[in-house]
Amino acid sequence: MPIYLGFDASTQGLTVTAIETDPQRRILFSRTLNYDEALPHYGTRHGVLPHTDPLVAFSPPMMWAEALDRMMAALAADGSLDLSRIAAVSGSAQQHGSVYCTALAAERLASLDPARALSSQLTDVFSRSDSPIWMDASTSRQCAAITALVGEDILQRVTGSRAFERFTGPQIRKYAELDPEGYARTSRIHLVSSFLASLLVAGDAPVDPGDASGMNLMDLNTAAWAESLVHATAPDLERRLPLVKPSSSVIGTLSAYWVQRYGFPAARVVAWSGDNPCSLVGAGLIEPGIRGVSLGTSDTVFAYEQEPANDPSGSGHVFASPTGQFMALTCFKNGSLARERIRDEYSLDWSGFAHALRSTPPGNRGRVLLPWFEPEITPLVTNGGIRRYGLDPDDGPANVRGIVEAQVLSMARHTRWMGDPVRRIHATGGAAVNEEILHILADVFNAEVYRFEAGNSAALGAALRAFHADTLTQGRPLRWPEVIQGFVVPLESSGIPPNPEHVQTYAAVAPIHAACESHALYGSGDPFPLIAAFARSPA
Ligand code: ADP
Ligand code: XUL
Repeated sequence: MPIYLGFDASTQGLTVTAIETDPQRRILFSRTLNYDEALPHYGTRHGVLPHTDPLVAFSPPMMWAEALDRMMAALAADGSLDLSRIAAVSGSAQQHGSVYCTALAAERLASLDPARALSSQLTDVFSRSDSPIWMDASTSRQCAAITALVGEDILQRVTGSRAFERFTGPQIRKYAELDPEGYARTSRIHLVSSFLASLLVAGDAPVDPGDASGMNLMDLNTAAWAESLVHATAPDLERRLPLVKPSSSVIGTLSAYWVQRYGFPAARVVAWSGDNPCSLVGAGLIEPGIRGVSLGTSDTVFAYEQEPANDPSGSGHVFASPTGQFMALTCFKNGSLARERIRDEYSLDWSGFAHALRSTPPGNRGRVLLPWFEPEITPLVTNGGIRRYGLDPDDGPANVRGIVEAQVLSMARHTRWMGDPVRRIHATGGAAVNEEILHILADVFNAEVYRFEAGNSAALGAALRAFHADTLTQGRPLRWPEVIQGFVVPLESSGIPPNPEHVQTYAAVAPIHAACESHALYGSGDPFPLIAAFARSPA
């Protein structure tokens, strides 16, 4: 009766989900540690270090290590889990973020003392004490330089993405340029996923192709480092990069530190991956026709792809999928935190926010609120700041509707490249508990929306990946539909069908939203006549 653990190291916290597969398939345990609350001594806000430059977003890697240690302690202390049954462990982490380690890291990890806290033993393993994360947008210059050397088409064709500010390659280039000494002292550059996996095995973990696709460094077709990209990024980089190994690789076992300090068994550790590739599995996207929408710190829209098909606009990505195929993904930075900003601006709680959505008409009388509190990834917005079109700033409910509608209309428009008519949406992430938001998703996408018991699809996906790899190692591999069966089951009550009347309303509002976006970004035609015409049209 094995137990599988899946971690998710997200922007704001660390979650662990434990599942059992026999005699019954069920989630046994799930717990989240919020970085700001549980580890206030790092001084983060929403998991990120405050910085005067709005384009910069760093987090302390030591905080992630301490969170992992605390979570393992909590699992051991809880008493409801029989630790001896844990057969395999895997994990998911926010993508793109990088951790810079000195040559001492290997030595320190190999000799961890189970009598002392992990963080106290890692003080000299980082060549830089902060990690740039996915919210960082400060590398436009480096993106341009890499693109000039390699060519935009080749970059997109080879790596699945053109150069993006938050991607690891441009971040590494910036570090090598600004702190050549620190770069010289760096012997390994990990992703957040491979860093945490390294702590579990007390060694040097590989990255998997799913997370490595978020670096602008890996050839998507061979799942190996692309030489031309590695050379274009930073000097002598290849030896600093981890190995790329298949997502289902067993990369070691829980090290003596975890065994002796907390009583864990020497369970198999399976390669960690990025949160989006893990969510693909945890949200059941192992076939075409379904869209995953993750309403977390970032909002992401993703889909399973048999073959890689690039976004002609250049704003989306193709990543490797842990199931061996591909995933299409578009990321929107102003997700939950932007909704929170509006919620707080009008002194609401989430139930007041939902009430505001219920009490306002779909389409919002054509009024639009572009949600770019922070510089945005999709569409590319370098100077943050929200834009209101036709909205009175004092009208709280209309502003609440304005932001959610603009976010969802943007998701729909910027992900049309993913192809296939959308039959259904699998919604995950913290904001998926908000049914009013899901209604807007259903109506804008004209698709049925489902939710799942496990709120955190990334942690569940990681646990399922551990299960899959474990059966593979034992020579009785399961197919993916068999792996997810019984775990990825939509909540009976959660099917939200689109309302045909509202679908029509949003079809009429979509061009207004597009016109506002073009006006805000490129100064194109004034959208007010469109808003006025919509407001005059019969309801
Ligand atoms: P992460 O991407 O960091 O894993 P989560 O998926 O856990 O984040 O989502 C966290 C976010 O969920 C919070 O920032 C919060 O804004 C949002 N959230 C929580 N409850 C609600 C709710 N009832 N309505 C809308 N958003 C919510
Ligand atoms: C995806 C992206 C985010 C992070 C954080 O490209 O940047 O979704 O993975 O969750």
